[in-house]
Amino acid sequence: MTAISEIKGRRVWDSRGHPTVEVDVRLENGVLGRAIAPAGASRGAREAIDLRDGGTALGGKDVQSALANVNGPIANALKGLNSTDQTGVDAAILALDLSPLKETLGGNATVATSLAVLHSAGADAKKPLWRHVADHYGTAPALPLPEIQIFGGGAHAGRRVDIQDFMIMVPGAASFEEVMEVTNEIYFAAGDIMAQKGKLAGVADEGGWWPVFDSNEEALETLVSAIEKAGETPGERVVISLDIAASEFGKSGKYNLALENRDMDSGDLIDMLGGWIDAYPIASIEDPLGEDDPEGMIEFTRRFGNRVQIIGDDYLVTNAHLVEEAATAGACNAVLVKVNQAGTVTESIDTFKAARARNWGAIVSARSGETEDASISHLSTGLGGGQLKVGSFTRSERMVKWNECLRIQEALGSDKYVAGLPLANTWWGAKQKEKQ
Ligand code: 2PG
Ligand code: MG
Repeated sequence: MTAISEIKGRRVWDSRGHPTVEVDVRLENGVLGRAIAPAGASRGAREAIDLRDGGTALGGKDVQSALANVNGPIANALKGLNSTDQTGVDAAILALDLSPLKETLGGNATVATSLAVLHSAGADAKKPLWRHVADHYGTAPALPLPEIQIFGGGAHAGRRVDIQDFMIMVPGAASFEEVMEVTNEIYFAAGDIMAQKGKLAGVADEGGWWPVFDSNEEALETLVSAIEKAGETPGERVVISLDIAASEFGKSGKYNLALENRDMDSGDLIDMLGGWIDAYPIASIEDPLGEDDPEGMIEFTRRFGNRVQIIGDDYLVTNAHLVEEAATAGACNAVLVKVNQAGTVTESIDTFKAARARNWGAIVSARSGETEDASISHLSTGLGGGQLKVGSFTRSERMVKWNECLRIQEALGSDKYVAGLPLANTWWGAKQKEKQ
């Protein structure tokens, strides 16, 4: 119950070398909380605005105005508030910015501040952040099931393939550590196969391989080969997860796959993805249709919602009302939770809770532009029952999140791991039930 005495924003740099906002929250007793704002590349139209200065310096991406908002109005409004009252703190931030997308203060200013306050309250209670989150929100902590990128695409790899994230999940692993081991084997098997075939161009934005494929399906075939080369049977311990990020190549129900020079409408895209679900061990699909294509999303969910997890990212932008609306309409059955899409911790937790109340999956997620901040490992574990997406299995801004989970596991006990539970309502879950 200690009051906030000082808030200081500073400019630091993210994994793409762009400026971003770091915030220190100091309490009256000297305790410190610190957090850094991440940044997306494939952004939803309805997510909180990342306030950038524009102009020519630093590619127009400087954050001096966001920092001025932290050090001015936000600091003034939060000084003296109780650091454990996250809801009150976030309400005070929101009261300063009545614009729908936080364009006045900047989502980068608000998210770093809100998360830093959460850190300060955890530190003040002398608890690791995951424990503070669980105690504060009344949740049962458990290590999340990871979603890990093997190839990048879309906005993260110069649009070399249209689909954005080709990922694996290891729901059949008995522990978080086993997931890390299996992922290592598959990641390097994929790299070897691509190098041999002359299909490897380097590493994409989130550390996954940058592919030179001739079709989107070639990526799926290569992923299956990599899983096999690693000694796994696809669909047993390991499944495939895709982030289609369809808003990046479609508008108003019309889509264009540039790699294959193919124009499609919603129905064609749904049929194509359905064909992939039939042919490959895909258990999870994110943003299969565009954010402005609710009819397509509802139809996709009607056809495949009882076979695969269908995640709304750009489609739901970590917004509890949009989750409610989508659930009522029958679109999606899971939500991606990105704290900077909402702009505050409270709004993100509200979204998480709205999803769980509908028995939806909830995947806490990093952005393509990341830093050494590992808050999301704690959030996802503290909230329990969830999944975690942080990009690939290389580069420190990604590994810091997986490694933090391993440290948390020591305190939590390895039995507190959700394993395949989040995929219980997919074909993979049904297969496990049959085996029993
Ligand atoms: C996504 C994220 C992470 P970005 O679309 O899910 O892969 O990308 O941060 O660029 O929005
Ligand atoms: Mg996405």
